[in-house]
Amino acid sequence: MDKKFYITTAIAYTSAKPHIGNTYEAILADSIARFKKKQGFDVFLQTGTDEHGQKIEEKAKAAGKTPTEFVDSVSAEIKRLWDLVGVSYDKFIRTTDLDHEKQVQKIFRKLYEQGDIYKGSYEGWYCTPCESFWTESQLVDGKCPDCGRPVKKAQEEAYFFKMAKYADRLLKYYEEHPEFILPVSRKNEMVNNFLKPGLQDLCVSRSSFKWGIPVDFDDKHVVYVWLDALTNYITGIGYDADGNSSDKFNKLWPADLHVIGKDIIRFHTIYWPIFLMALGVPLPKRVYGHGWLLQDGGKMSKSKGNVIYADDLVEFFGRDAVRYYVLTAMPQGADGLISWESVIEKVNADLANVLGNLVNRTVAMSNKYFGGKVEDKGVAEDVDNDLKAVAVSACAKCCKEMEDYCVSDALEEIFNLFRRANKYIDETAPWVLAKDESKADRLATVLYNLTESIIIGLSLLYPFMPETAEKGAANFGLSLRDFDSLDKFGVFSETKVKETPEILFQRLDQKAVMDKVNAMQAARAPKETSAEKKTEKKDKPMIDIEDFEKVQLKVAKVLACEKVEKSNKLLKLTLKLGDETRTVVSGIAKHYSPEDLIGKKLVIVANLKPARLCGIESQGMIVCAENTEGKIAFLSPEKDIEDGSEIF
Ligand code: ME8
Repeated sequence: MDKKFYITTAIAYTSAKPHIGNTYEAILADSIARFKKKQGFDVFLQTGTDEHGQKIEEKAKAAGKTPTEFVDSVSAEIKRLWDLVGVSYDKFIRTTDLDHEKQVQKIFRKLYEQGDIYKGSYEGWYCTPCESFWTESQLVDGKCPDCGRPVKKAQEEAYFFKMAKYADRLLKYYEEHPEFILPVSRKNEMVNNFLKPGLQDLCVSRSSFKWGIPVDFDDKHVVYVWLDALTNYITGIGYDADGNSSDKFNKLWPADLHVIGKDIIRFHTIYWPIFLMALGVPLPKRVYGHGWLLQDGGKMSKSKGNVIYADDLVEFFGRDAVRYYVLTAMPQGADGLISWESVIEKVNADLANVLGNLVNRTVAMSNKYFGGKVEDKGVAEDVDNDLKAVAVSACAKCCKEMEDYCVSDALEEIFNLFRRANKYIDETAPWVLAKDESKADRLATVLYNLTESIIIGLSLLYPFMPETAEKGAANFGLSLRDFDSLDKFGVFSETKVKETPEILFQRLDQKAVMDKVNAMQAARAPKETSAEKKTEKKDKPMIDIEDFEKVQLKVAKVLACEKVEKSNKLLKLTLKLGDETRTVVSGIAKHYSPEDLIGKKLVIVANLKPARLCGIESQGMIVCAENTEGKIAFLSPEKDIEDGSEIF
């Protein structure tokens, strides 16, 4: 059996710090790599950064840096993030590495000399001030998408790769290797949308910018991005276009799995195999196009200061909670959502309530009833059978799910075991057994069964949440087990649990965490945006006193206040205005909790037409002040005055 497993991620663009979506991919690939290692494979994981191209050249200029300084800093940041989330890569390649650059030049020359690459001209829409070429579809209203100025048709000399020449061979490869593209639905898309209609030749060099690998026999040109980027998978492990590839390359290639996002499946399942065919190199075995992790409640945007980054999440929740969240957020190939609130909910529901609680309770009971000692006294009962069956079958179920990299389903199997173990505590009620001395041996067996089930679960959890698995096992004074022993129950003979176990996950207070998150985001929103917002507000046109008099402001007292279900922004307030009582819905839940408001007097716009918010009729609006950082304060009368009083 071929026991090596070469797995890669896409190489991330060094145009900006990657958000949690990009980081997800590295966590996913790492979990697969660790799982394969546990299954006995000799695994090699490669990841890295994609550092050339016009966009990066421009970003560097805007940052007042040379392209090299710019990519050095972003690549280091990406590496730091990958390390922070625990990506156990064996190689971190950069496309600015000299050995990569040298090989790309050799590859380009070889493909040119054998006639796969030819010189032609690239026709597109050119923006003179931006010195940029655009395709028809990139234009916005027929104008430059960057500066909005008119563009003109222009030609640029460029090298092209003859893609169509290899299309039939690629189709045949698809047919002979039905597992090549995952999810399988993507294969039809590639065949029907791209291969069948006929492949266009691909532009593989550019002469309108400089930040790229020079074509060594025509230095007006730099190699254009995909030929440079995709070849990282072979250059990183020692491929040599002159036939002197390293032993490592000969051992590891072909790659067993390329893990990439759905947007670049075409490049990996059409261009990449065709480049390899042209080079006479075998094709990778599998390409897995995962879905996208999207921000719940709106697009991530730097100007809103709401982009979710892995390092912030790790700071708030810890590395493994972040890994767990993203790995369970998206079933195979599908998109998933992330928000700060949903991470808090998942940490509480699964990690604190199910796993943390199980480990804590079990360790605490062993300490309380047996001074920490755990051993099987052999008093089995029927109720044990189902727990044992779930425990010993968990590994096979996980491995089955992982055949097609259904990571979230594999994690579901593991958590089913933890849930089953929690249920076993309820079924066996150890605290009742503890009251009857004659049941001491039965109680010991119950705690042994729990401990053994937990160790099986934690051993399976290791690839996905390595620190948690190790910490959890250490609480029981045990080591994690190899996968090949997980189908047996009753493997350890006895152990002593920690007197004060490490808490794996604690329940989080949603409001307290969100207050901190909001403060962090407000502080990060760029100052210009706040200033712009301020100017916008200042620029309202002058009004007459009659206009102002149309607005009826009144003092109101808050009688009751509660959060609006299903909304994290809205509060429902019951207000007293003299003899009148009103309901007002206000979007201030992120700034005030109901207790902050009850009993207070505030100002409302009393003659605003009613509006329905989340199904509740709001009969007015609370008047608030907002500063440039987005901090909110409601207005209150300076001294006590009756509710219902008019403001003029
Ligand atoms: O595409 N959720 O780099 P990149 C999940 N340099 N995955 C996401 C995502 C999201 N919200 N956004 C991006 C590139 N990705 C090229 C790759 S490979 C030879 C060259 C994924 O930094 C994206 O699909 O834009 C890709 O697989 C990876 O992150 C890097 O994206």
